[in-house]
Amino acid sequence: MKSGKSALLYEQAKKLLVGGVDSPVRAFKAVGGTPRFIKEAKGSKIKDADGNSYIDYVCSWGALILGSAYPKVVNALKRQLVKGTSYGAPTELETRLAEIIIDAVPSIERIRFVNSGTEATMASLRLARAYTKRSKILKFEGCYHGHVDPLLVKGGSGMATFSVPDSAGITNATTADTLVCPFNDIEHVKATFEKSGDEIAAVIVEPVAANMGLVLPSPAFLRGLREVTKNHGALLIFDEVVTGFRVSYGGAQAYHQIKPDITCLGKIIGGGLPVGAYGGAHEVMELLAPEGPVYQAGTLAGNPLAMTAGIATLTELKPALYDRLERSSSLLEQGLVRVSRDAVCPVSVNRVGSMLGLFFTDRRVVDYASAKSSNAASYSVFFHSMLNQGIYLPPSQFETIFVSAAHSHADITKTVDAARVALERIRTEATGLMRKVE
Ligand code: KE4
Repeated sequence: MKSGKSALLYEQAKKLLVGGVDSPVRAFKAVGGTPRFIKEAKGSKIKDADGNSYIDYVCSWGALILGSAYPKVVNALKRQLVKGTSYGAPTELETRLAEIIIDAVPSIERIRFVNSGTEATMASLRLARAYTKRSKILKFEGCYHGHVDPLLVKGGSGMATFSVPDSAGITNATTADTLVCPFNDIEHVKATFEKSGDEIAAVIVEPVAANMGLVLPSPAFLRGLREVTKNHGALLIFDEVVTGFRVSYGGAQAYHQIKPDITCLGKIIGGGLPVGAYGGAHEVMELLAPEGPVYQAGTLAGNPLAMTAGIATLTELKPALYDRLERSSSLLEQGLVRVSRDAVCPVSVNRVGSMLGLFFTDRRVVDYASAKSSNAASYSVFFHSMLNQGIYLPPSQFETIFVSAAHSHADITKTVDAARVALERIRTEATGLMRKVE
């Protein structure tokens, strides 16, 4: 596939935008090559500046559960646009979207809209600290909650619970109150609470981890988090920015029947427009300004366009849509497993609903350590072979593949056929490499 126009646009962009992008993962650094500059999208397809069309499995990082340019969302936005794009004042639209979300997510009694998932998780930490009057936050290795200073940390050496900054510009003071445990390791969490339990304000977790590739919680893990936080008077924050309305209409908390104290949302609830939200029980949320002492604000928070797109999107999410997503995603999973076996190229596939993780390893991937042990170089070869066959996967091993309601049976079949070619190529290359070594 030609990429000359994207290459030219990339060179131009790099002169003005740092790295040529507005979010690092888009620069293809993890897989190499030229990022494709997208010109338009419709349904399950995106089209780049060179006119190439791709089946899209990024779906704006999970936001587009209905696919791109969904007619009902577009028409609702067209109607709203002519009434103005932002008022900086309350609107009925925010109340209507709040009603839909609160009805779908029982743990949320009241909610606050913001403009991104990062804002939602950042504010939820502040709220949890104010509510518990404690300072420490416990997070999990491999989980990503947006670019929030205290959460941009990695586990200390030997996974001792203390953390160290994982980005330049973050002080040790900022991360001194952040504790890190391995995902799915409930015994490590319990031991940490035994040691520091009365200082821990909250545990924040992606209930289904989507930022180390896709890693599913063990049944005991989420239940254990609920129990240990309750026993020690800490809050449990579910970061459902990705999983909210994705894993099920009530999110991962409904799917796993666990009730967190604060839920962070984003992506799908804005139908592809900038949005975030956090919510919980009255007694927690009432601490927020203007009712309480916890300050948080935002010029475009609850803006009428994102609210309109969110309402139009969520009202489409009926049980039949999730059934369809389950069928097409299961077809994709089975197809990938089949062609990986036929190509004798070990691939481990994780899936929940319309979220899939694909790892080049013969091991089960259950945490960050096992995710990191997969062969990222093979993923890069796979990514580019699929891209050249018209399949747009996430440009990083540590992201999640999303299926939308717009993905057809033909899309899935084409994807599996392309994967067969890509895996054959990896095996051939690996065989060639081994011959060279022999
Ligand atoms: P935003 O600030 O990017 O809207 O949301 C941050 C965030 C919070 N919580 C979870 C679980 C998330 O996955 C994210 C952001 N997701 C990434 C993709 N894994 C967004 C893509 C990007 O950073 O460009």
